[in-house]
Amino acid sequence: MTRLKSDDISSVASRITEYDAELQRKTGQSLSHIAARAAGQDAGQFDTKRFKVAVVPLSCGEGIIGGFSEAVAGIIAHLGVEVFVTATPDAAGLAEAVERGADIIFQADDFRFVAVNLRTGKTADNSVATGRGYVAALEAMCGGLEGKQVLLVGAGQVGRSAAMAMAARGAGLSVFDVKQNASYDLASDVYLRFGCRVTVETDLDAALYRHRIVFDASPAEGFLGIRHLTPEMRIAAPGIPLGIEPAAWAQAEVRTVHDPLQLGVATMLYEVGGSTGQGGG
Ligand code: 2YC
Repeated sequence: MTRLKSDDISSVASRITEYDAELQRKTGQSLSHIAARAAGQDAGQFDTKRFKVAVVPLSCGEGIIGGFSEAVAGIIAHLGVEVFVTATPDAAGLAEAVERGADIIFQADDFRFVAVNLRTGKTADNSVATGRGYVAALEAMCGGLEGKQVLLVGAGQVGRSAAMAMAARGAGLSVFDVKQNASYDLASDVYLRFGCRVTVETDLDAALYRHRIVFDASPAEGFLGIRHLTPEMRIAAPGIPLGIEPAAWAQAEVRTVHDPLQLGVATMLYEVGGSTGQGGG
């Protein structure tokens, strides 16, 4: 799991309205609609006034990332939900959150970024939610994924969550991972759960020439170049750093959904806040 740096998220809160407008231009849908669908919720049924969210910084491991909690809070506030970042971190922050009446708590250590609903016991995991959120965005961008072939790059936690969500939508999957057995493990899990065969790719460059829809769930940098781009290409890229090489970004941006936190956090909120639907993890 790639650890975010302050620079990756410094403008998330201040640019969230522009980000949402860009997302609507690319996908035709708003962040709240995409996240609600990813979480199996109906955006219209979700009563944002019902919740108070606390984001609790955690100082363990490599410590607090400057601006991380504020970025998470900015996304949640944009979705119309009351939210605060606790003044204290760790155990004191948890107590503060509860004392100030939080219903839902968001917190991340170096291994997991989770949301928990103190009232219902529902939990959400950022990797699982990010995979689902990006699949919902890709589906909106492509006008549906049923019967379409998608190249998944990266069979880690996010890629695995995305693979299940895409298979559930009837997409045809190809998967590439630098660890080939990770690709085969994912292929067999998808087959066991959905009965559909996943093509394991062993040559990423060749696979990129043969696919119009790419889901980049890898920490690999700059493997997708101008030589691979075609006008009808659509890319979902939760991976940090970006898999698209800088020279290709100007051309790729209009058909790529990529953000460091927004879709994953929004999906987590709908997963733990929702009445039905599956939680993360
Ligand atoms: O500021 C804090 O509270 C830190 N403990 C946060 C550490 C987050 C570490 N995880 C990441 O940087 C990202 C997450 C967005 C999910 C996966 N990697």
